[in-house]
Amino acid sequence: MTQAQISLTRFLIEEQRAGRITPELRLLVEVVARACKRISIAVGKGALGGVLGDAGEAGQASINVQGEAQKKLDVLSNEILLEANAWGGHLAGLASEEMDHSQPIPDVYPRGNYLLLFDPLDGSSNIDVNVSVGTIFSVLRCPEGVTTPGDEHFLQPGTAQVAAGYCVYGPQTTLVLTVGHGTHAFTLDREVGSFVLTVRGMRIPEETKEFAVNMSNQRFWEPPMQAYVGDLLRGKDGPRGKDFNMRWVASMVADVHRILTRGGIFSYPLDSKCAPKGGKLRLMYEANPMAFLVEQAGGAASTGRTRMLEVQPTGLHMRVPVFLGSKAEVEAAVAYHLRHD
Ligand code: AHM
Ligand code: MG
Repeated sequence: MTQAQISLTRFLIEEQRAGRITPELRLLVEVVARACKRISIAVGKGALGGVLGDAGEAGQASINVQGEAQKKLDVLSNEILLEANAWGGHLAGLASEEMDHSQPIPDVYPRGNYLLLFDPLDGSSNIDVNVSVGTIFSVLRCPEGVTTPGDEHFLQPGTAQVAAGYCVYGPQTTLVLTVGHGTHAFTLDREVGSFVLTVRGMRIPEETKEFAVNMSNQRFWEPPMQAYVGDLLRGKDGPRGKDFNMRWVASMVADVHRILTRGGIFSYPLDSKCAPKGGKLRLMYEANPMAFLVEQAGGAASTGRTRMLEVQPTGLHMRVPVFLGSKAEVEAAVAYHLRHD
């Protein structure tokens, strides 16, 4: 007899039986996964579904809270996640990279104990060119006694996350999840319509010879980043003693998925363009969930100076510099920063 496949549903029920998640958290993850399936279908239809291009009407771009022009699929993915999560009774509130403020669950539905944050469609610049994009999410507990959460109740450090994950819409649709006991990958069986466990306990190799960064920003970087990448580029004859390869998809989900699979370091450092905002990537929707997943797979995540998960958020849309991936390489990058300060 062939071994039965383990569906996401079965995996979550077993986690619940082992006392690692509550029934509400199980339901929450199931609902997010279902929403991701719908987003995956919309992404897969592309031009046939009329979902490509910019949102907005009559040549007027729709601009989100980040000051960025929204794509139709950004808006659609956000609506799918909001609608799917509103009525289940497991959440007290939601926050999205695409919305100015968090939203408490409407009064007409029961409120639960969790807060959900998401980047509905990460890698927006890749939507129209048929390159992998994804959804990133993070789950926090709603503080005790709070029934109608406001933005301030979401401002918890990454160490407080009870679950995090992403779904990458690429050649395969893969959901990668942690509930604080390892990082696991589930591939969508498109015929059956269910996520199937394909890697239990992902492990990021500790050492790497591959880095991911947008090199076109090099001249804007801080001196420690210049020095770090400068030494990577000197290869075998330089102080790092090995030849490095480079990859940059420009969809964080795809770059992080590669790193979780075969190692590497991902960085979006501080540069003089994004410095006034504190960085390019968002702490609550991008850096923290990815940091949780990466740490649970044996890797490390840092701002270059501080462990990512210990950063105290000061705003829902706070931005940070990001270094994450193979542990020894992240430590090397951090050492350049600390040496310089
Ligand atoms: P988005 O959430 O608006 O898509 O922006 C985040 C993306 C990341 O997925 C990716 O790593 C980065 O922005 C790419 O930035 P750049 O275009 O500067 O290389
Ligand atoms: Mg994003």
